[in-house]
Amino acid sequence: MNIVLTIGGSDPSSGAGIQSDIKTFQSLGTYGVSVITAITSQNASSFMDFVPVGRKVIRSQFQSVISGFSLSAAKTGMLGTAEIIEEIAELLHGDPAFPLVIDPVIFSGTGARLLDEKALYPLKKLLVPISSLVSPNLHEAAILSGREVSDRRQMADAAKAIFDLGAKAVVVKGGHLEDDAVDIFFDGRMVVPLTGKRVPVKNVHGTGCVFSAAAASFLASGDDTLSSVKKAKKFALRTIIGSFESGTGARLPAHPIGHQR
Ligand code: PXL
Repeated sequence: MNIVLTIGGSDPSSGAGIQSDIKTFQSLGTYGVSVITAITSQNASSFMDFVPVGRKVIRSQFQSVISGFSLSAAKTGMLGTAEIIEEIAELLHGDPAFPLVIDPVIFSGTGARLLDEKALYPLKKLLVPISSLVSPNLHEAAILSGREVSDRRQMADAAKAIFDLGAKAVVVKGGHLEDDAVDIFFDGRMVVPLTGKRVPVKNVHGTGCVFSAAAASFLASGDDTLSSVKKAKKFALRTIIGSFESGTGARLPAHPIGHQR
């Protein structure tokens, strides 16, 4: 079985982050292992808090994983700080043929900042250049490329600018576009628009994680980058359609965070 590593934050609601990635790998027939970079407290409607994991524990998680498994691909999600990115880049350095998907998570869907401002430079300088695929949404593409991204042409320009940072391929996801949900793929040779249906559901928390984890899973199974992206898009769409609204959690009495009993 192909083994895929996810490097990112824990989401206790399992909608995004590590928990969601492991479910995606499992659904697609790959075996997921993980390095947790941060512990978040959140659900689909609100983000409360997060604490980054120290460099030493990131390294020991990685070493535990690579001494026990032979990895076929990896993806990164929430990385949090410049220090974590520097550590991850050091750990992942090496084989340029190793499939690495970077989901450049900067904000949560609920608006919380998940990547320090100071971490943008090392993300662009150290991680993007060793990636096989970078998968920003419109907002992340604008931040990474330093330009406005709100239509198809601007998406293609941003994809090219991110490619020029050293990525082997880029897909700018158009889920937040006003009209149809087209994604723009660029691999240095061709700009490929990938059209998709817009689905009217409320719970899209974690869709980006599902997409990038699925792409990593298909790359691990030997698909080329464009077909991995196409299949990942289909899989993420199916997941959105099949998702449930997690609701308000009425079964247990709610205790305010920090409340001493
Ligand atoms: O969907 C991006 C994402 C990734 N990882 C974690 C998150 C989020 C968004 O909320 O919380 C841990």
